[in-house]
Amino acid sequence: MTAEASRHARRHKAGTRVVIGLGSNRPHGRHGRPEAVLRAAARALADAGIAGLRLSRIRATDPLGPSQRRFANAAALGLFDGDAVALLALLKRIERDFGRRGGRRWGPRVLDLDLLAFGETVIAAPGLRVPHPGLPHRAFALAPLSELWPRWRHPILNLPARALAARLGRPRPIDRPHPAP
Ligand code: A4P
Ligand code: MG
Repeated sequence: MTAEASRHARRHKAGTRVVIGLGSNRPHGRHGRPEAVLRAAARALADAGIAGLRLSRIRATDPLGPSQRRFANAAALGLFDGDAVALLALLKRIERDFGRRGGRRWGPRVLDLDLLAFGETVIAAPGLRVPHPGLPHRAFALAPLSELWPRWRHPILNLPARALAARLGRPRPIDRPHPAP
């Protein structure tokens, strides 16, 4: 490769824009509090080859489901050079490195990494659904995604992240309007 071509390759790294949701509601022996776990996990994602990684703000959120402890949640945006199945395997490896055990579904966890978006594609494979099925209903995932990539368009609902996030903030009625008394 000429010097010019290799400069070009460095500037225009190959890969798909991906968004990963990060959650933690248990401290880690070495990294400490959940927000420090998320920062360390972001470094691990960058070290594993996700290029140009950006971490959103970290938010403290009320637990959805049976867990008692509050979560720290964030999202990370970057470029991944590979397919979604390979990315999921990498996320599972990093969760294991942070000491996550198989354990109870929705139990307290040191680190949960969910693949929220793989570009704007739909993936339905055994053990992998993208966009993450919980995304449209979960402010703790949508808010950081929308902060990093507001124009990302949900490929099934055909709405941008910003609109999905705004929709969540406004509870919609589930009954018909009541007639005037
Ligand atoms: N899987 C399929 N699609 C995906 C995807 N797009 N990303 C499969 C990641 N995994 C995906 O996930 C179970 C299996 O889902 C995986 O083996 C993978 O093949 P898991 O992470 O091992 O188990 P889990 O996290 O206990 O279950 P699940 O259904 O992923 O739960 P969620 O959706 O991760 O929710 N409340 C707050 N405030 N903040 C949170 O972060 N998280 C949860 C867990 C509950 N309540 C929360 C939070
Ligand atoms: Mg999960």
